Amino acid sequence: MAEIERTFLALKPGGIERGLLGEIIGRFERRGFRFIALKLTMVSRELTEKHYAEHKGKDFFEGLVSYTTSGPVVLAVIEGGCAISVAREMVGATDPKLAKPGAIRSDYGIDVRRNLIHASDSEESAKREIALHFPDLIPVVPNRGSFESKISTGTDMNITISKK
Ligand code: RTP
Ligand code: MG
Repeated sequence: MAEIERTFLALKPGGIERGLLGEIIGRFERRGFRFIALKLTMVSRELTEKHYAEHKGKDFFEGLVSYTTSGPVVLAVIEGGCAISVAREMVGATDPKLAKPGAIRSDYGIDVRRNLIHASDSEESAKREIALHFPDLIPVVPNRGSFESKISTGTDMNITISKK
């Protein structure tokens, strides 16, 4: 069975502005990932510079920070089998012109500076980015089991049925 991982996603301002939020989030749900955390927010310049620290000094850095802080973004943590590599594959190549058809960046865009969505590129990045944007998130509980196993056993589901 694939190793259960968590990864961090950010829908960039262009995707929200174009009304692609449900469309893009739905792809991850339909693929079988579970949303562990989700928020619509504006990110500060300071937080964005921390998030993209590896690119500080590059010629596109200033534009990247301005764009990311130009409007609301949706930040999320998803969980599921091989989440980190599978999410990167679903997102596609950095430049939408080079992304394969079927990848999110290919299907909805053409501009490298407006490539719709971010996904963590490694286990280390996922840990760092989740902690940066969702510092209160409870860490993974070892041997808790996957969402699928909860469905099949019917145990531990967080469903409340209220009586009138
Ligand atoms: P991201 O971090 O946003 O998920 O993108 P990525 O890993 O695929 O690519 P990365 O190298 O980390 O670049 C971060 C973002 O910077 C913008 N970029 N512009 N040549 C350019 O103008 C250029 N190169 C990169 C992209 O928007 C990219 O998502
Ligand atoms: Mg990156």
